[in-house]
Amino acid sequence: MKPFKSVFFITILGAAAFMLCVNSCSRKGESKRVDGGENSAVVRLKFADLAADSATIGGQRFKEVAEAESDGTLVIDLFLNNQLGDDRVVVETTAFGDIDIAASSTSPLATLYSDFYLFDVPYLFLSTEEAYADLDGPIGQRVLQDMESVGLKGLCFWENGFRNFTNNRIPVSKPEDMRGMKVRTMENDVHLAAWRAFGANPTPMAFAELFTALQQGTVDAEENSLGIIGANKFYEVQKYISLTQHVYTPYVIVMNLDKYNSLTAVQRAAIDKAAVESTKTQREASQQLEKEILDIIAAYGGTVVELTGEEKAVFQKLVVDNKILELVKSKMAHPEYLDDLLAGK
Ligand code: TK8
Repeated sequence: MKPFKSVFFITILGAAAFMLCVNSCSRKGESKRVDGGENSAVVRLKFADLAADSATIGGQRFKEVAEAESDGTLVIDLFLNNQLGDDRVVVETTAFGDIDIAASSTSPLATLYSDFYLFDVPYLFLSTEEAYADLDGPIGQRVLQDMESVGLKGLCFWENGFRNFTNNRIPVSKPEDMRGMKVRTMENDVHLAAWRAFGANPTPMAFAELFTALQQGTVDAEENSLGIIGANKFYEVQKYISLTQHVYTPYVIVMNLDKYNSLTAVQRAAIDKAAVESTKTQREASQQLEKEILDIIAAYGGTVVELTGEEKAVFQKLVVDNKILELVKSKMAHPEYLDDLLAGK
């Protein structure tokens, strides 16, 4: 159910979408084949994973399945907890070919691949079931496939989750409460526009800088999934967590396209299977961890503010009134994906 879905159709702004192509710098990675025994060539793949416990679990499952299904001809070297850099850094490095596989939130990638703006529409998905159905359905899959245009093989969508507003000043349940608060957002124009529409003072910042910025008070607030708030202990430096659930952001797992194409059919099938299996495991882990984190926050002495449907509707209305949907469409290469998704195709 998308209660204010119809409102989204009011205006269609036809605007030229632009896409910055990182393909030009994608190059054929030298195959790092080493002898793996009798006639078999082992390919080692570097997988840059994120700083979320569910992502660690998903990465481990990916490794297990890819290695088993390729009869050991693939070896996945997992780099956990943003060890090789945070979201955009590792994806750019993957397009370039120095990392083979990377995980990232979609939002910081929208300047590289504009159709990801689709997932930045606040309140686009109202339940995880709805998000899974659309991400795994025709439009989500088309968005993944089209990543070949930027030199990446889009493998699958994992879950970061619904994002919530955290701050260190007061319990927040309505836009007035956050007026003037300096809130860190991901580096994404749609998020900036949405937070301005809510009346806050948004500041884009890479994830790697966030904890220190919160700790030092450079920003008052941020917004994130419970999984990220938990794994990165943001609740230790943010007293109030408001369950605004204003946007559901997926993680996308990408592979260097040339590297993927250089694999044998069996190895590619192993990667594809690892994508499917790790998605199931990671999403389950994410759901489980989301439940646990609320208790951890409460035990630490944090305040969790729940929002009623009516309170969330106030934020939704600001999204519509401030033409955030039109902004999203003006930025997408395929704005029709948003229409199709809202029409339930
Ligand atoms: C983790 C990010 C994070 C994202 C953000 O590296 O930047 O706030 O939510 O999950 O992907």
